[in-house]
Amino acid sequence: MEGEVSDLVTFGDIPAAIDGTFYRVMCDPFVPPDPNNVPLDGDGNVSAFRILNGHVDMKIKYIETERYKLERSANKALFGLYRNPFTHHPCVRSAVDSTANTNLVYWANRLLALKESALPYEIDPDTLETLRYDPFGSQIKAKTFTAHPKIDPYTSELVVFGYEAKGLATKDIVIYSLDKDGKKHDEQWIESPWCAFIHDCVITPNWIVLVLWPFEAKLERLKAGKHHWAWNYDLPATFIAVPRRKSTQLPAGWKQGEYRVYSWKNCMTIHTGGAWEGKDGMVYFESSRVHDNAFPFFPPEDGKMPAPDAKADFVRWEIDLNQPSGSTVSDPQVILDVPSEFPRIDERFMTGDHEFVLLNVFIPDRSDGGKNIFHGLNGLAMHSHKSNQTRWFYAGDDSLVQEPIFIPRTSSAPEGDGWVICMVEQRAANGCHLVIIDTKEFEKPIAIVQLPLHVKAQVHGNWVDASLLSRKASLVRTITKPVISNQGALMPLV
Ligand code: V55
Ligand code: FE
Repeated sequence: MEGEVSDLVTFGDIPAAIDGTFYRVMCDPFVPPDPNNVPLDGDGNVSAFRILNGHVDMKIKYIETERYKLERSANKALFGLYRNPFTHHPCVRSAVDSTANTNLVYWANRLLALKESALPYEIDPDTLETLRYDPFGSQIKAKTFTAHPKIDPYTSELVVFGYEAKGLATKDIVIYSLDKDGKKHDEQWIESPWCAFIHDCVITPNWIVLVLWPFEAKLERLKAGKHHWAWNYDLPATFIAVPRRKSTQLPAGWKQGEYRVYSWKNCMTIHTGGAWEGKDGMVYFESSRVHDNAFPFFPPEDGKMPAPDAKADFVRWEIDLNQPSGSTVSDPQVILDVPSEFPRIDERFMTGDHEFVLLNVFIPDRSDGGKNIFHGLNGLAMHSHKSNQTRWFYAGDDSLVQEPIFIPRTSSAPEGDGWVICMVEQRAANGCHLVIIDTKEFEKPIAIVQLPLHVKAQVHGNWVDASLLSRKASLVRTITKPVISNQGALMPLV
C-alpha cells in the first residue's frame, strides 16, 4: 500500500498546539520473501501523520532502497536470508543490503531511514521520496550505522555507532557524533569481544554504553547459507562502556583510549530507556529485559527454542566504571515487573537526570496480548522514578499498542508535560487507530484518529516538530477548514 488520505476521521479533539509529523516505519515485504527469511527483513514502508490545526493527514510510501527497486523490477525476491549475501542472487550481491526498515530519525535537516546493516537512506520529509543513500558522504568510513543513534540535546550531537563496521561478521565497531550540520566528530574504533548483535545503546554526557545481545555471527555459518545470527546460551548480556570524547574526564585507573566490557547473565536487553551518570564513576541505564532469546527465529545452533513463558521486565542497570574490564555487573533493579518493551523518555532530557519513562506493557488481568512478550502488549505505562508511581493506559479489548512517542507541550514545558501518540492495532477488527493521550490524564486518550486501513506493526517512530521541517505545509494539503463533526458513518473503535 502506498497513498495519501487527507483529514482522517478523528474522535475527540486534537489540540491546535500539536503541529508536526509523526513518522513511523514498518517491515512490509514488497514481493513474497524467501520462505526461510526472518520477519526483520521486510522492505521499509513509512507512514507519516501530519498534524495541523487539529486535523491529521496521512501518507504511506515505501523507501526505495536498492533492494526494493531490484526486487520490484524482478517481481520476485532476489535477497535470501537476513544479512547473508551468500544466500542472495549473485546479480544483487554488490547492492546495498538495507531495507531501511527500523527507525526514522530527523537530524542535520535530513530525515534518515535506518537499518543497522548499512548506512542511512535519506528521504524527503514532505513527499517521503527516497533522496539518496549515505547522505553524510565520504567522511563516513564505516559500512554500518545503528538504527538507534542518540541525540544529545545539551550538545546538539547525534551520537552514532556501527558494528560489523568493516564488513560482514567483523568485530569492528565505530563510534562518532554528527553535529547539527552533519559534520563528523570524535570518531573512534573499538573491537567487540565477539561478533555480537548490537542493536541499541545509551549515552550520558561523557559515556556511550553499547548493549550487546547474546547472538553470534560466524562467517562459516553464513557461507553455509544459514542465518546471520545464532543465539548462544553461553554468552552473557554485555555492555561496552566507551568515553565519548578524548577530553572525557576518565575515572582513576583508566588509560586514554581505553574502553571496558561488563557483563551479566544470558538474557536479551532489547531496548534502552534513559541513562545518567552518578558520582564516582557510576553510570546507570534502564532497559527492557527478556530472560531468554526473544528472537526465536534466530535459535542457537542446536535449535533449542526459548521457553514459551519466558519472563520479561523493565530494569535499571548500574555500571561501576571503577571495576576492571571483564567484571560482572550486579543484578539490575526491577523497575516494572511486567512484560515491557519500547521504553522512551522525554528526549529533551536525554543524557541527564529525568523523572519519566514511557513504555509498552502487558497489563495483567486484562484481555488480549499474552502473558509474555511474544504475545503482544496491550497497554502503555508512564512511570515516575521520583514518586515510584506508574500510570497505565489500557487500550481496550482486542488492542495491541505500539511504541509510545512523546510530544512536549511546548519546547520549554516541564519534563513529561505534553502528549503521547501511539498506534493501536485491532487484529480481530482488522483496523488501526492512533491514540493521542495528554500526560495530565494518562488513563484515557483525548483523541482517536481512525486509519482507513489496517497497517503493519511499526518497528520504530519519532515525532518531528513543524518548526524543524522545511515547509509548514501539510503532507497532503494545508487544512484550514473548521472541524466537521463525524456523521456517525464510522464508529469509534474504543
Ligand atoms: C531489530 C529490528 C531489526 C533489525 C535488527 O528490533 C534488530 C530489533 C527491523 O529490523 O534489523
Ligand atoms: Fe529497535
